Amino acid sequence: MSSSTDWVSPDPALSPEGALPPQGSGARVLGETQVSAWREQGFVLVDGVFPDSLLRRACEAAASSFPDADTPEAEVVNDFGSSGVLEFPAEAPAVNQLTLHPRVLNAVGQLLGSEVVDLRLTQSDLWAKYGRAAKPGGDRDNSDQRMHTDYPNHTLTHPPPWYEPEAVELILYLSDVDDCGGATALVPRTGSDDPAYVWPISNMPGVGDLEWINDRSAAEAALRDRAPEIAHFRDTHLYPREVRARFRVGSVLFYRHDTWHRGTPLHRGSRRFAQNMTFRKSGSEWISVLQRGWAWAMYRRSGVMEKLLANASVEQRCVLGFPGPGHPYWTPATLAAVAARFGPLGMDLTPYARALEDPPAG
Ligand SMILES: O=C(O)CCC(=O)C(=O)O
Ligand SMILES: [Fe+2]
Repeated sequence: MSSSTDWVSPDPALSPEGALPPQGSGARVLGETQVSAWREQGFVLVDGVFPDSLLRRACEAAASSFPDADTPEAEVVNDFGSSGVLEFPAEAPAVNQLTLHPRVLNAVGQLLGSEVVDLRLTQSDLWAKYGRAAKPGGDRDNSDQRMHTDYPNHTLTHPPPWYEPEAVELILYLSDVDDCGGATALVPRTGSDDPAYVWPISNMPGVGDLEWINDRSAAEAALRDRAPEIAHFRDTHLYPREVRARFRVGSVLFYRHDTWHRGTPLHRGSRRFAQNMTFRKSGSEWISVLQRGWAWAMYRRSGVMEKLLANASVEQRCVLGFPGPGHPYWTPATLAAVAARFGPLGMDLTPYARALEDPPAG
C-alpha cells in the first residue's frame, strides 16, 4: 500500500514524428499504456503534449498577469481560478492556443474514444496558486485541500459508471514541483473491487447535506463530528493511499470527474502556475461550462474571440460548439449569414458548404 510520500513521474507522450498514422480524425498523442492508465486508475501524468515554445509563452503571460509570490497582493489570493484574468478566451493568445491545441484535443479524444468533433470544451483557466504560512481562506482555503472528486461543481448529475466516462479533466503545470511544491495528490484506482471507488462516489463534503469545506483539517474535523463513518472511510481508504504528481513545466495530469485527488501546500513564498481544462462528450449536456459562454467574449473590443473562431480549424470550432459540416443548422441562408459575419475575418466556410451540396451517404 502506498504512503503519502509516494510520487508518480510523468511519461513522455508520443512525439509528433513518432505518432502513428492518423487514426480517425487525428494523430495519436498518448501511448496505449497511458490511455489504459487513465481508464483504469483514473489519471495519467504525461510530458511532451505541448510544444516548448508555446509553454514558454504561456509562462510569460502568467508571470505578467499574477502578483509575485511573497507580496501583499499574493496574500489575498486563496481560491481556485484566475477570476477571469486568464480564462479562455483570453487576451493572451498562448492560453487559447493551449486550450485548442490539436495534440491535446487528440489526446482527449483517445481517452474518451471519441472523434475530436464530438468533444466540447467546458473549462479552461490559467491560474496561480501561492505558498504561505497562514490560511487566509479559513475552512475554504485551498492550500491543503480535503480529498475530493471534482464532479459536484462540474455536472448536474453524477458521473456515469466507471467504464463509460463522459469527460476528461486536465491540469497543465507551468511550474516545477521541485521549485514550488504543491503536488496534486491522487488515489489510484486499483480495480472494480477497490473500496475507495465503490459507487456512488459520495463520501465527501459538498455532497448530499454535507457542507462544502475545502481545507483538509477543517473538513475532516467536521466529518468526524457529523458523519463519522465517512471520516473513517476517508482515513482508511483515501489519505493513506495518495500518491503525488512530480510535475515539471509542461506536464499534463489527465484525470476525471470521479478521480479522488486534492491540492497540497506549496512551499512557503512560492507560486505555481497551472492551466485547468475540461472537455466533455457532446451529448453530456449536464456537464456545465464553468466560465462565461464563449460568445460573451464577442462583446470585447479586441475581437479576440471572433478572430479565433474565424481562423480555427473545423475540429476546433466543433469543440467550442460551432455546428460542424453536415449539421442541420446549415442551409444556404445560414451559410450566407455566417459568411457575412465572419468572412471578413477570414473564415472559410467551404467545408460546410460542401457538406450541404454533397451530404454523406446513409
Ligand atoms: O491545485 C491542485 O493541485 C488541485 C486543485 C484541485 O483539485 C481543485 O481545486 O479542485
Ligand atoms: Fe479538484
